[in-house]
Amino acid sequence: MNTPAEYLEAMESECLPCDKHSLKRSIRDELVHTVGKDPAQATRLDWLYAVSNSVRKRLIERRIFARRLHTKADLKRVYYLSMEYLPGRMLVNNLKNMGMYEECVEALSELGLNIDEIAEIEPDTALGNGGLGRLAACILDSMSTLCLPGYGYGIRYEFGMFQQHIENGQQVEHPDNWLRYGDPWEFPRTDKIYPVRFYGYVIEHHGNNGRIHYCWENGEEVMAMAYDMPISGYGKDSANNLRLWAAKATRDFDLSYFNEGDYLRAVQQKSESETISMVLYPNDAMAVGRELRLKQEYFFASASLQDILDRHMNLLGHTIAELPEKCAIQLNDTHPAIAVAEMMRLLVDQHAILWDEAWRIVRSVFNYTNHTLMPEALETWPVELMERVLPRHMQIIYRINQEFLVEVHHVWPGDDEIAARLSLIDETGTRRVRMAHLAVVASGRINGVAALHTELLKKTLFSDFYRLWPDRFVNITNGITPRLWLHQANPNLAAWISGHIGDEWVRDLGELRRLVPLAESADERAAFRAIKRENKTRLSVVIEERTGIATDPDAMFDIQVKRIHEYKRQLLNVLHIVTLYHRLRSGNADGLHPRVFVFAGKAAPAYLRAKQTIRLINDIGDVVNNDPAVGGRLKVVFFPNYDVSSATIIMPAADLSEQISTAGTEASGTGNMKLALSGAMTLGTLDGANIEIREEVGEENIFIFGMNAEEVAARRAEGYRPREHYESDEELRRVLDMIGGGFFSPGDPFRYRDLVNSLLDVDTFMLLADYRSYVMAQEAVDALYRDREAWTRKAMLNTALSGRFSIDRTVREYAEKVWKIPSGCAI
Ligand code: 26Q
Repeated sequence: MNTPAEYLEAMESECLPCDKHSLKRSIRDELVHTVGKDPAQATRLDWLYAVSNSVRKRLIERRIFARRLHTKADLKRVYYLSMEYLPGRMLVNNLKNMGMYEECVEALSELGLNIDEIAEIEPDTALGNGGLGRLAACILDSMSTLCLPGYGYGIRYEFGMFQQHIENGQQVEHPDNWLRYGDPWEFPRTDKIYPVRFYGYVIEHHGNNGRIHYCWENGEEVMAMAYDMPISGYGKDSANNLRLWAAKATRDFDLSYFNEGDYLRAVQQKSESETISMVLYPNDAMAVGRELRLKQEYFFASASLQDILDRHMNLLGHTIAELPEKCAIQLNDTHPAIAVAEMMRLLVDQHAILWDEAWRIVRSVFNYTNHTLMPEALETWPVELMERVLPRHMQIIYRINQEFLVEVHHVWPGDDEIAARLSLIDETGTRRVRMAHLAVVASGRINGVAALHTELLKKTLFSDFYRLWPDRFVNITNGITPRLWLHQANPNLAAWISGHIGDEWVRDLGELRRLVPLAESADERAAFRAIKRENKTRLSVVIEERTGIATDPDAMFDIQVKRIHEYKRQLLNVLHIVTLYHRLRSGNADGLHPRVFVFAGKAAPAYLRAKQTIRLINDIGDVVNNDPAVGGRLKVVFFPNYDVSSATIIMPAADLSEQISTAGTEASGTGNMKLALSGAMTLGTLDGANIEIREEVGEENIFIFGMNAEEVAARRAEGYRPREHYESDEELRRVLDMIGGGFFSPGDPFRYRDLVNSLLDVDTFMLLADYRSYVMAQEAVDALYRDREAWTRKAMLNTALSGRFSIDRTVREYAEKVWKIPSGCAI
C-alpha cells in the first residue's frame, strides 16, 4: 500500500460494503448480536444502537486505513489541544460524510423504520460551552475532509454542558447525563493509560556531570485513560481521531489503603480521583481560579503530551530532536497552556534534554489561538495554588520567566514597567501566573480569530509582545463546516444549490459564488423563498412543541442565538422589542411586518445578570404574545436548551441574524457565519467577523449600526454617561421606564429595577449609546422585508457570497501559516 490508488484499492477489498443490502443485514445483525434484542420487540433506542454500531464499524475501518497512510508517508502530525468539543449528534453526520445516508434511509425503511425518528433520540455530544468548542469540532471535520493528519485531544467529561430547562420563565440547570446508555461512537483504549501527578514536592539531585536533576515526588497520582472517537471526513474515505481522557484511580492507591484494611477509604479515594473528568465547567467568571479546573487542565495536558511523545518515539520511531519537524501543537485558548511547562518537564526531567535545547523544541512545536480580549476571561492562577498543585511546573515557569525577562531587559534596558507588564507573573495584588503570557512566550505563532480581533490583540492585550516579536502574530479568521451547517442542516437549500452548480460546494464553498446570477431571476427567488418558508415551518413546529407558542412562518424570523452574556447585548434586542410593542400599543407601527423574535442560549449558572435577561425575555413574551392590541404581530420566543442539534433547526429558518455585540468585544462569532450562509441578512455592529462578512457580501447586503471599536474606545476614554441618552431620547425613556417600572412583571414590580438602574448608571456595554442607531437600522430592516423581492435577492447573495467562511479555508491557513504543512489531500 504505497500510493493513494493502492490505498483506495486495499480499502475497497478489505472493508465492509456500504450498499443498502449489506447495511440492512448489518443493522439486523447488530440488533440481535450486540444489542441483544428481538427485532419484534426492539425500541427506537435499540435500533439507534444497531444502526450506530453498523456505521461505527465502517468508520473505524476508514480510520485504520487513514492512519496507515499517514504513517507510511511519515507526515507531520497536527495536535489540537482543546478543553472543549461540541460535535453534536454523530449518526447523520457520519452517514452523510461517508456517503451512506441514502442507503441507510432505504435499509431502515425496508426494516419498517424512519431514520429521522431514530436519529433524533441520539443525545448531543456537548463537551463544550459555545463558539470555542464548536470551532474545535468544525476544525476536526475539516482536517478529516482535507485528509490532514490531525488529532484532537480533550476530556471525556461524564457530564457535558448542562441542560437548560425553563421553569416560570427562569433557567434551571439539569445535569447532562449523556453517557447514560453508553456512547456507541467511542472506543475505550484500556492500553492507553498514563499516570498524572498532583501535589507533592520537588527534590534536587546533583548529578556527577554537574547537572541538577529534579524529581517530583509523592503527592497523588491519577490515571488518564483514552477513549477514541473516529472523526469522519466528507467523501474522501478519510478519518481522524479525537482522543478524550477519562480519569481513573490508580491501582497503587487502592492497594495502599487496602493494605491498611481501610476498604471504604480506598473506594472513596477512587471516586475522588475520578471527579477530575466528571464535569465541564460552564464559562463563568466564578470558575476562574478553581483548583479542580486547574487539575482538569493539567490532567488533560499531561496525558496528551505523554501520548504525543509515546507515538512520536515508540510508534513512529522518531527522536526528540525531530519533534519540530514531525509535530505541531495548537493550544485552543489558554486552557491547555500548562502543556508548555509540562513539555519542558517531560523533556528535561524525563528525557534528560538540556534546558536550552528543550526550550528551542517547545518554541517550534507550540502555537496559541486567542479567543478573547475580555479581562475577566483571561486565565491567571494564584502562584500559591500552582506551587501546591504543580510544584515542579511552578519552578519551570519561574525559569522560563527569568530567561524571558533577561531578553526583555536586552531590548528595553532599565524599563521596569514594561518588564512588569510582560512578566509571566502578575505581581499586582496576590501573585498570579498569566497563562496567556506563558502561551505567547512559548509559541511560534499566535493568532486571533478575526481581522479586527487580531488587530486589537496587537494594539491592546499583547501590544508589548507584538513590539517584541511582530512576526509571531497572525490572523486566521474562523470558519464553519458547510457539511453540517448547509449540507446536513439545510437539505432543501443544499439540493437547490446542487441542482444549479453540482455538489463540489460541499468541499469547496467558494463555488457558491456561481449562484450570484440566480438572485436576478424571479423564479429562483421564489424557489429560494419557498425553501426558507419550509425551514421556518419546521422551526415553528418545534417552537410550539417546546414552548407552546404559536408562530406564523410568514412573519419575519428575527434570530439571536448564542450564549447569554452582557457583551453580546441580548438586552439591546429586548429594548427594540419593547420599543415596537410600545409603538404598536400607541398605534404608531401600523405598517410593521409581523415578526417572531427568537432567542436561545444558556447563561452560566452563577451569572445572575445573564439569568435575569432570560427571565426578562420570558416575562416580555408572556405580555406581548398575549396582548390583543398586538394581534399576533409580535411574538417573543425563548427557545430552551440551545445546543448544536437545535442550532441545525434554527439557523436555516432565520430571516434576520442579530450580531449586536459592543464593537471590540466579540472575538469573531461563528453563528453570524452560519446564519449568513443560510440566507439570513445580518443586522450587526462592526465587530468580530461581521466586518469580514460585510466585505464579502457587500455593504448594500448587510445592516450595520452603532459605534465602531474606535468610537467605543473614545467614548469610554472621554467618560461615558448613559443617563444622557435616557434624558434626551423620549422613546428610550418610555421603554426603560416600562421595564424598570414593572410593566412586564406586575406581580413583582421591582424585579428589573436594578437592571435598568445599572444601564442608566454604568452600562458597561453601551447599549444606550447604540440604541437609537439600532432602532433606525431595524426600521430599515422592516422596510426592506416588506419588499419581498428585494429582500430575497439580498438574502440569496448572502448565501452565494459566504464561501470565505468555510472552515476549510481556515484550516488551510493554519496549515500554511502556523503548522507549516501542505494542505493538499493525499488520498
Ligand atoms: C475559563 C476558565 C474557567 C472555566 C471556563 C473557562 C472558559 C471556558 C470556555 C472560558 C471561555 C470559554 C469559551 C470561549 C468562547 O467560546 N469564545 C468564543 O470563541 C469563538 C471561536 O473563536 C469566537 O467566535 C467567539 O467570538 C468567542 O467568544
